[in-house]
Amino acid sequence: MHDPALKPIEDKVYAGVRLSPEDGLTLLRSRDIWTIGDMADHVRRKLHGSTTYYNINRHLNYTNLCALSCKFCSFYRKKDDPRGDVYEYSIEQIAEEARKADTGGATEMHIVGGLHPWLPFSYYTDMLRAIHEAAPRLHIKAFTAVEIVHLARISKRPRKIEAVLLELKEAGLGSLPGGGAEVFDDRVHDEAFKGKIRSDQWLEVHETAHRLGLMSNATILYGHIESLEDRVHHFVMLREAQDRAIAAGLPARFQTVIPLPFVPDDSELAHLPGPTGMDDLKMLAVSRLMLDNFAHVKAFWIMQTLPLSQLSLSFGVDDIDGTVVWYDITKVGGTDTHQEVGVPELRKAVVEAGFDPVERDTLYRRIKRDGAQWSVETDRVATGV
Ligand code: V47
Ligand code: SF4
Repeated sequence: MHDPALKPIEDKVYAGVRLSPEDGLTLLRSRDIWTIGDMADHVRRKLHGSTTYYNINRHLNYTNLCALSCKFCSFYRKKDDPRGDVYEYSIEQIAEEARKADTGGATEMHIVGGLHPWLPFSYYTDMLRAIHEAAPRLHIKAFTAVEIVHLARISKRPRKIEAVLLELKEAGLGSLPGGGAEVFDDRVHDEAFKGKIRSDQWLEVHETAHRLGLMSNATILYGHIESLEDRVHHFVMLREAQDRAIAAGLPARFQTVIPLPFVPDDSELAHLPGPTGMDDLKMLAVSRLMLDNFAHVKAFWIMQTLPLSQLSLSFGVDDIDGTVVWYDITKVGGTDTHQEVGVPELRKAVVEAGFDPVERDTLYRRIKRDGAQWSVETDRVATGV
């Protein structure tokens, strides 16, 4: 099958011409997954050859108490939840997790949580300092833009977002993860995650972070109540924000886009089927094609599964996140939060698909490793954009 509607898009992709929003929509509407995959693979190989990145990391979700109730989320709890599984980590427990991650050879800790209704701002700066003290080499990638705005509210600082990011940076914050973006559309916002920050504030946090020298990532949560037009609009808004960072000559910008497939689980939207494998591959490939100024596209195997993430390497993906270990926000196919994949298993999946696995740190520098001992190779890997 070859969808004739894709021909003009193919011409653009092979000539290195930026795709329009209409092109994005045509791609998402097409069922010709092979032609879309070939185009995304062409771009991916131009940027990264056959290199596929992974990292040795630990995710930590420090609390599931949350002031919001996003309809797609099965992670949040309210105080006195009858299920009796509300939790929050103490600073000492977090420091202990950092020590364990460090001893195990991790290079990164990825920390996000609910919007805790009464923890003070000092909890977050203490957390960063404690991790930094326990494991000074660990890169701390922490707090979605939604959490940053929450911290700005509770910290009562003037020039809130910038002041808070600066204080967090001084306490050890290394970069921002891409969560909390969901879908940049007011209708979807009001129906599925009312109360959360809107796109303008999400972008403001990331653009402020870039100005302060902090790299960040971006996500899109797809396969729930959004339309294909909403997805394209989201890509365009991210692409324009990245254009602004590049035009301003900022060394810090978005590194990676992570399309997150909606996992219905026990959420309020559990009656929805969630995306299919075809949808997953298409979203990853179209992310690669539309976000021509993003260096990396990541498949998050925790949500996309490892077999589909492996396949996605031929559909534009150049990064498969890392070893993760514990993940509370979604639990695909079970209730256990222990979701660990070993390095040999990750590397095998990459090699078997015909790609070359390369361990990276959070900033995409190559890692030289001997067991739990590691060092950063001095030459930065080419980002290609
Ligand atoms: O912000 C919540 C999403 C995000 C569900 O930056 C759900 O490297 C699917 O942002 N189904 C957190 N998604 C995860 C995240 C992330 C993951 C991996 C790497 C990086 C990175 C960032 O998960 C939340 C929310 O958008 N989420 N519930 C759900 N039911
Ligand atoms: Fe809270 Fe985040 Fe879940 Fe929304 S997605 S309810 S902000 S934990």
